[in-house]
Amino acid sequence: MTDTVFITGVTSGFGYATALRFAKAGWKLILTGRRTERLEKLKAQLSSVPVHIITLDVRDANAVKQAVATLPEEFKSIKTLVNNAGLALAPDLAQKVALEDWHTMIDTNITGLVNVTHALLPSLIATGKGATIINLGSIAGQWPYPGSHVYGASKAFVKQFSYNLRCDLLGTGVRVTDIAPGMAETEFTLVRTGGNQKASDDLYQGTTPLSAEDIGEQIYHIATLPDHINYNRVEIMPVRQAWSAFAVDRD
Ligand code: NDP
Ligand code: 8X3
Repeated sequence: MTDTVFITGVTSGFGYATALRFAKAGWKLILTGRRTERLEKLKAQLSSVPVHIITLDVRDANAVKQAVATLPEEFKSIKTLVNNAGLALAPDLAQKVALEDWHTMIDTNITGLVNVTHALLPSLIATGKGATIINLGSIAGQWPYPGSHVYGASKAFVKQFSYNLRCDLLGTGVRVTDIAPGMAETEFTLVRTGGNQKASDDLYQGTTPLSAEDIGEQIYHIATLPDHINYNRVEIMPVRQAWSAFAVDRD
């Protein structure tokens, strides 16, 4: 039987690259995101494997429930869930950002991820051995930096939720991984800066960030590990990124 993967946020970046990677291996794909046109284009591009697309805002718990309840028969049994949909907004200092942006990040990165996980847990548990939940955390969930505020905190939630799920799912065979990438060139910075293409280009210019394909490859690797192995957390940085010194306020 062909395995099925459910991926959120496939309309660009990691989600898109992950969809391509699983398609290359012949998996059945359930692909979701808010931008329908991009979903349709991707489905047309992946004509060699069965693809079910769903226009879905992960923040909407009822829509998520409905989408899962109405999956076509051949897509109902899920082996892997990739909770990828997410975003950062307002890269300014906490005291300067709009409360609405904080709410959007919490609603997407925390509530959205929880909505999808809750809806798919029964199917993943029914699959049992070898089933995998892969959650997109971030280095920002582990390491603080200015302007990370709610974004980093939302990814710390992803990390702890992943660990806690592991505890509860012990005995079911379902694995859980928090994959925590560092700097990667996608539409992430364009979104974070409110559509500032120059800011995005400047960030990645003159260095070698991770690519979406790098992360898609790692996600596929995690999903296809031998059934008895669980990677709890995988933190990945480009070689050309590292930490910096502590900041000190001086007179
Ligand atoms: P992109 O902006 O390229 O892709 C984000 C994807 O998330 C899009 O497909 C978007 O689709 C989807 N998305 C956003 N909001 C929602 C929503 N409310 N409902 C459904 N889908 C949504 O960014 P990345 O690929 O870089 O980011 C993917 C994940 O990786 C995120 O969780 C991000 O936090 C994380 N990450 C990114 C890093 C980076 O440096 N790029 C590093 C570490 C982690 P649409 O707009 O069509 O809904
Ligand atoms: C995205 C990576 O370093 O911009 O999660 O926080 S970083």
